Amino acid sequence: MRTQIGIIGAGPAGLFLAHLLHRVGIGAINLESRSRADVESTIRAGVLEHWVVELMNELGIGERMMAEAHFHTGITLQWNGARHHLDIEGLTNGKRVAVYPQHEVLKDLIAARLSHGGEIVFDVGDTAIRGIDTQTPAIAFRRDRTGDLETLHCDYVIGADGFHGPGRQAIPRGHRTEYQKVYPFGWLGILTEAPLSWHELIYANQGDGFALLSTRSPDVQRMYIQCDPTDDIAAWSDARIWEQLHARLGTSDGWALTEGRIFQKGIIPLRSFVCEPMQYGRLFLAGDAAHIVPPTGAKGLNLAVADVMVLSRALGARYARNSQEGLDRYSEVCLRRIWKGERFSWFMTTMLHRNHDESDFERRIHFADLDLIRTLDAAARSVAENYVGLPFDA
Ligand code: RFL
Ligand code: PHB
Repeated sequence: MRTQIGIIGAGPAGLFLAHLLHRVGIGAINLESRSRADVESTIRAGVLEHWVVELMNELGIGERMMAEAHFHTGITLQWNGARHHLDIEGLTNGKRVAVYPQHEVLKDLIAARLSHGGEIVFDVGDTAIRGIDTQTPAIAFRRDRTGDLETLHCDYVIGADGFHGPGRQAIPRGHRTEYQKVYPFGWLGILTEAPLSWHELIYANQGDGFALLSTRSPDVQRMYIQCDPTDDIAAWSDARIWEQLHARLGTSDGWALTEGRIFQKGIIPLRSFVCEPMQYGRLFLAGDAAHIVPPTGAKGLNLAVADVMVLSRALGARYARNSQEGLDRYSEVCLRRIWKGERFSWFMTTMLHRNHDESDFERRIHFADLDLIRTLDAAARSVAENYVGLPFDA
């Protein structure tokens, strides 16, 4: 098999890239280790930055999103029983975010890609990257996990294979530096059959720490609470989860969180991670393969799409004008945005969680940060601009 761009992964990074390349006439094939059904049903991110919504529309894949997403003009911050509405639209000259689940984005990307004649090979096994320091790189893989070994020959290999994929490991150890922070807390996330309790997302730091009230549809709500990342989910009965949600989201003005049947629950660890550089020879990393953020800033998917915007422009220039400059600068350009995303995600995480390793002094500082956002326009604007997505050349 041969294509111009061999992409490992059919997550947000890999699929947006295939669409962006198609738009400039460059061929690509995605190799994905999971099944289509699995990719289309895994619950992950929820929030799309303003420009990602616009990009979906430009690519002609925004129709279902425009009909089904919740568009939010603000978020609510809550601490010590009081709520503060952050007017994102007012602070950013009219920008909004969309709450539209990642797996719905992936369904739209996959359906459109296949209808354009694009190729996505699901269920591949034994993916192995070859010859990235030569002019003729390739990806070896097996169809249906155990089929004969096949080779996808290509001009460039893209590691859009998430945090655990082989892409990053293909950069020799001595050629990459990894920066990491592991947080002493995780998130317990639930899906519940309940109506909306509040008109926008609530990010709270109250009682035993963080809680997030998000949504999926008028009848299904997504909620998270901070927990010990080593907790066994079996230790969290539904009653205990509701008790903590009420304690962390409760107010004194009579508002009440509406409970429902919990039909999905799980615990994820929180980490920050960056690999520099994000390229080696003819291999380029994009998305979670190169960087991870804790979900508190809702940045992970959005940073993945930002990477492939930069990469598709660089590859476009390479094929149209034989210009190598964009590819040479790919990592440097992406990392400027990524480190700001890392900073914002770390800031939101630190400010909104209760860290038992920290002193009461530091906890007071986090409340002061929240109060600064409530009272100082410049602080509020900074959070709002980061939340909707920074301008590209910032
Ligand atoms: P993905 O989505 O992990 O996709 C990588 C794909 O590569 C495949 N793969 C392989 N394929 C072939 N051969 C191999 N050897 C392979 N190894 C792996 C995998 O099966 C997979 O399909 O990475 P990508 O594309 O970089 O996208 C990143 C995002 O998925 C991630 O950053 C977000 O989900 C993070 N995130 C959020 N991001 C946001 O922008 N807004 C949010 O509101 C938000 N909330 C979240 C989140 C992540 C969460 N979890 C579960 C970590 C909330 C949560 C709870
Ligand atoms: C979600 O709805 O899953 C979600 C929303 C906002 C975040 C993280 C996750 O910051």
